[in-house]
Amino acid sequence: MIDYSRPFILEFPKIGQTSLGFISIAEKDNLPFVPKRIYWTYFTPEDVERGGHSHYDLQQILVAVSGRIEITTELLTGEKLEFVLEKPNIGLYIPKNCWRTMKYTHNAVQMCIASNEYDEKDYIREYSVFLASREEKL
Ligand code: T46
Repeated sequence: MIDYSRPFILEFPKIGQTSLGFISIAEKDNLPFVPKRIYWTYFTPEDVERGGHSHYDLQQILVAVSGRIEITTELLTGEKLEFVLEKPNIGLYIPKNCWRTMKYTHNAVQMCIASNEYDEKDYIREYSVFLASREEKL
């Protein structure tokens, strides 16, 4: 049984062969949520760290469709994990209430499959506020 309160790696089907190329597919029946939004970030300078926030409700799946992404996650339990995404058929599920930071190679394109529409009020952008939300959530 999958624990949707923790980040985990997902493997998407990889169809094809080296001589022709590949296709990977995210089907709603194989996803932890029905996607409401897909967006992508790219050309992030290598010395920039993105993220530095958590979400009250949003769940996400990140995929490095090209390049390499280093991701750190921290749960309200204090558990910290590190992940590297560098294969286009591999994704990282990020649950709600999870602080994250991301670093990118310059050629990295991060696709994000999101469970909800954009809502700035869903963000916690202050680490101290994230830590303080432990009291009410745990
Ligand atoms: C996340 C990580 C993994 C919009 O106006 N609409 C949107 O749908 C999004 C996603 C962002 N924005 C604006 C809000 C900010 O002014 O674009 C700016 C950058 O967004 P954010 O701070 O979310 O960027 P990242 O790269 O730190 O985070 C992104 C996701 O947005 C975020 O949800 O968890 O990737």
